[in-house]
This record gives sequence, structure tokens and C-alpha cells, in this order.
Amino acid sequence: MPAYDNAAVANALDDFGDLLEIAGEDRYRFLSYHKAAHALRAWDEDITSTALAGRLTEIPGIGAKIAAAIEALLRSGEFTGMAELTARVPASVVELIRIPGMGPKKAKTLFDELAIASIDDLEEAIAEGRLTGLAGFGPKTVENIAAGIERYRAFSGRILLADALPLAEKLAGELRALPGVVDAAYAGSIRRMKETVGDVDVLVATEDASGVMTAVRELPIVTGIIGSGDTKTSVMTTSGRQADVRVVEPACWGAALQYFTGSAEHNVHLRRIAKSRGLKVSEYGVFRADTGERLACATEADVYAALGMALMPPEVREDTGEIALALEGRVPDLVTQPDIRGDLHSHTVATDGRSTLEQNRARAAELGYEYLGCSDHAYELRMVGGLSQSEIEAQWERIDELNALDDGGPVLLKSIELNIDDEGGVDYPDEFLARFDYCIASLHHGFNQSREQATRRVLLAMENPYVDIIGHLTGRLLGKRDPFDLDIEAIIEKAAETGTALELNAHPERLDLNDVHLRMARKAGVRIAIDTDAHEAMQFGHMRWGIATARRGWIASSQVLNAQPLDTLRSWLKRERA
Ligand code: DGT
Ligand code: CA
Ligand code: CA
Ligand code: ZN
Repeated sequence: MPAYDNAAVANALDDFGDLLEIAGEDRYRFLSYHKAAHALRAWDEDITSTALAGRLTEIPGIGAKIAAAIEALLRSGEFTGMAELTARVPASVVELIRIPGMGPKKAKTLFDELAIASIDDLEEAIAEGRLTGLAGFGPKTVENIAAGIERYRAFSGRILLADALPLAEKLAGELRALPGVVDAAYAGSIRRMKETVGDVDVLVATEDASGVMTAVRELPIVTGIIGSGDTKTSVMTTSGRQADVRVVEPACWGAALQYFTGSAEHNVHLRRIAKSRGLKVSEYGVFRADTGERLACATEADVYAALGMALMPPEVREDTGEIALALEGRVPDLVTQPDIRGDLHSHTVATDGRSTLEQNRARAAELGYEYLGCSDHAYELRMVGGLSQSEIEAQWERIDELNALDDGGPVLLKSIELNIDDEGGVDYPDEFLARFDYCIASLHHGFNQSREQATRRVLLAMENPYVDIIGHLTGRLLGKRDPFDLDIEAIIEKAAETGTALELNAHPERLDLNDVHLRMARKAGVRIAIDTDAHEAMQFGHMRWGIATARRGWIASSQVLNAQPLDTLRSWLKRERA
């Protein structure tokens, strides 16, 4: 039975649902696959265990039919009926939907009318002008699709950290269980928690290299072999991702882990320093250049100590100043998950969220949060149910009731996610804004605006005394949407001057501010709110990706709004200090 992780099954369900839609199957049928994919992403237990126990239908949103389909996938690697379906619509058609701006409807039209069955086909058709006159594909749309293809190609091959890390953990776990294996761990950009990763790098410590390489080729998670040698095997996995597995000497585990964690830039800088001290450093250890004597290799700490440096967290190994600090025996002070006392950005069913205020509160209580910011969308975002003043007052009444409960739950804070308009204004009059505990303001439209125009909107919004936090500043969606073109330096300067905090949005596709912006904000002393922007209660778990990115940006808990007790948090708000 090939081993799938939950994310891989969820992706397969989504792809199959899309394929059914493109094939013209009825709506109820293809939606049931998407619904199941969504449910599975919220399911904590390993899907294979659930299936083996015959409990798939216990997953909310998964009925008997889909359970049978998942079982077939886990058993055979294919959904029942896959062959008949792909005889009608090639599986490659699904890749069209990965292009930003393309949905199943458009893909269906392209396939039905022009037999376009892949991104290559589509690119060719655009170049030859064959989309001209096709209903729903005006010149502007075609232009957007062409740009989308370019963006997709630039990103493709890279994987979101949130998709790669579960695979890496699973692979390392399977390797650790093999006979003769002393240790196994993931390295590379995953260990550095980079927001996207090129591939999955896993190290195995063993004395039996050939035995382990053979075993790797036969792991349940492996679907194909890309290359296999004495100490390195590259494989395709059930999630469609490549992984490199390297065998290393157990006695020199630390040197290998250090080397293959990288980054390459960090390692290059280390080698330069080693050279200046008459030393050599490689994946086998630190050596004296003259005699070749090995000075260290057992642990990472030994390797760095032999180079005269403190051991630094993987997240900062990007050659952005961490080496100079480590040479002084210091490491940056970095925020950790337990420092987090609450979440300041969440949505409910009152707008486009899928959980109620009560469900969000219950989840926040489980996480041990002291407070939870309820920040639904404001009026101007009416297409997702943006709230009127009276709707907000109704929500406040409920918040007051919940806050009056003496059940140890978190304090609910009255907040809102305002929209920054073209003149830097926001949704409600000042008198009304003053009644929130705090306000977040975000850019939600105008992605094509010039740098001057978009920057000006943010700068003006920050001058509003009731705008306490700017949400997901650049608006990027990794692999899907480019960021706003903004003068980040000017914005950070203004944030410092006005005391406006900037959000680090923890959604795995956003992670915005990014590490580079965060280091700038750190220097300027701008406060950071690490927010999940949860659209359902389970997404509070995204905090993990926010913390990882904050650490990559050298952010300490002392600079994080939601790492403070509620009193301190309140005293930091712009409105309180005004
Ligand atoms: P990725 O996969 O593109 O997200 O980034 P990495 O950092 O995982 O890069 P990858 O997979 O090519 O290599 C893994 C690690 O191995 C890398 O972080 C550092 C080390 N490494 C690989 N190639 C070189 C190299 O040519 N020079 C040095 N110094 N280190 C290297
Ligand atoms: Ca890698
Ligand atoms: Ca690699
Ligand atoms: Zn939001």
C-alpha cells in the first residue's frame, strides 16, 4: 500500500474533483471531493491509520462514497473510475487550474473548444492567437493568463513550506525506523523554515550505506527513483515531490547536518572564515589545513565551536549578519511559539469565515490564549459580507456576553479589518473607529497600481490615529499573486514614526512581511503582530509558520505585540498613547 500523507490525499481529492468538473460531471459529485479535501486538511490523525481502522466516515464531511474512493486511492494509488475519466479528459488538464486566474470553468472551455490539455498547449495557443474570439477570453483575460503562466513557471518546482514539512517529517520518521539507522533528520531549506523549498533534503546516519539505500528505494512513501548511488538516492514520493536522501557517517552527524542545512551562502562565508584561521570545513568536519587533523564533527555545536562561533538556530543561517554575531559568541534572541499569548486577526461566519465567534473562542481557549482579536471584514468589502455599523454593534453585544462568562476563556477584543481606499481612507467615521479596541487596515484592491500610488495609500492610512496595525502589507500569495509594488523602506519609517504596528500574516501562502522586511522592521523598532488571519478555527494552527518566518526575520518576543500581556498590548496601541 503506498503511503500517502493527509496533504497528499487532500491534493489528490481536489485534483480529481477538478477533473470531474472539467469532464462535465454534476456539481454535487465534484463538490463532494473538494469538501472531503477540505475536511481532511483539518483532520489531525494520519489518514492511513484512520482508513485501516475503518473510521474514514468519522471525518466530518466524508461520507461512505468518498470514504470508499479514499480507500481505493490508498490501496491502489488511483481513484475508482480514474482510467475511464482520464480517457475522456487527460489528467494533465488539471495543471491549467494551477495558473493564477484560471478556474475549472475556463479550463473546461479551453479543453472542449480547443482541445487544450496542458500548460504547454495553452502557451502555444496564446502565441498563435487561437484564443481570440473564444467566449470568456477577452484580450485582458488572455494577457492575465499569459502573465499567470510566467509566474507559475517561475514558482513551479518550489513547494510551500507547509506542504513540504509534513512530508519531510514523515520521511525522516520512516527512515529512523529502518534497521541499522542511528538517526535521520531533514536538512536544507526546510530546516531553515524558508517559506518555499526547492526539494526535501533528508540525512540518515548509518554504517550500512548500501543496505539503507536499498531500503529507501522500497519505502512505502516512494513512488519512483530519480537516481540512486552509494550514498545518495533521489526519489519521487506519493505527494509528487522530490526528496534527496543522503547517508552519512554516524560519528560525524553534526558536520553533515551543518553542511546540508546550509544555506549555501552561509556555508561559503564559513569556509572563508575557516580559511583565514588555517582551517578547512566540509560535510566531514573541521580540519587543520596544514596537517589535515580533524578538530570537530560530532555535533553542530562542535563544528561551530571549532570555528570560534556560537551555535545558531537554523532559521538565521542565511548570511545576513548571523556569523559576525556568532563570532562574538552571541545569537539573536528569537520569538518562540510559547511566547505567543493570543491572535489578533480572525474572521467569523459574519463575513467570509467558516467558524462562529464561539468556535473561534473555544479553539483559542484550547491553545491557552489570553486574548483573541475578532477582526471581520469592514463594510467596503461587501462582496464577502463586510459589516455595517449596526452589524458590528450586534457582534460587540455578543462579545460582551462572552467576555462576561467566567469560564477561563480568552478575552475577546473588538477589532475590524478595514480596507484602505485609493485616498488612504478607511471604511467608517473616526467616532466609530474609536470604539474598537484596535483596528487593522489592509490593501485589498489595486494590485496594478504604481509604486507611488500604492505606497501613498499605506502611508496615509498609517497617519490615521485609529489604524493600529497594517494587515498583510504586500498582499502576495506565493505562486499565485505578486505583491503590491511598495516602497517598503518608506512604509517602515512611517510605521516607526506613527507607532503603527505591521502584521506578519502567518498564512502559509502569505508570510508577509517576509524575512527581509522583518529585519528592516526590527532595526527600525517597528512592532510586529504575528496573526493567523484565521478564516476558520483550525487555522489558528498557522501560527507555526508565522513564528518560523519571524525567527528568519530575527524578531524577538519583546517586539511582538501578541507576545505581551493584555495590559502591555493595550498600552502599545497608538490610540492609547495619543
Ligand atoms: P532549496 O532546496 O532550493 O529550497 O534550498 P536548499 O538550501 O535546501 O538547497 P539544496 O537542496 O540545493 O542544498 C541543500 C544544502 O546543501 C544547502 O542548503 C547547502 C548545501 N549545499 C548544496 N550545494 C552546496 C554548494 O555548492 N556549496 C555549499 N557550500 N553548500 C551546498
Ligand atoms: Ca533543498
Ligand atoms: Ca537538495
Ligand atoms: Zn483578514
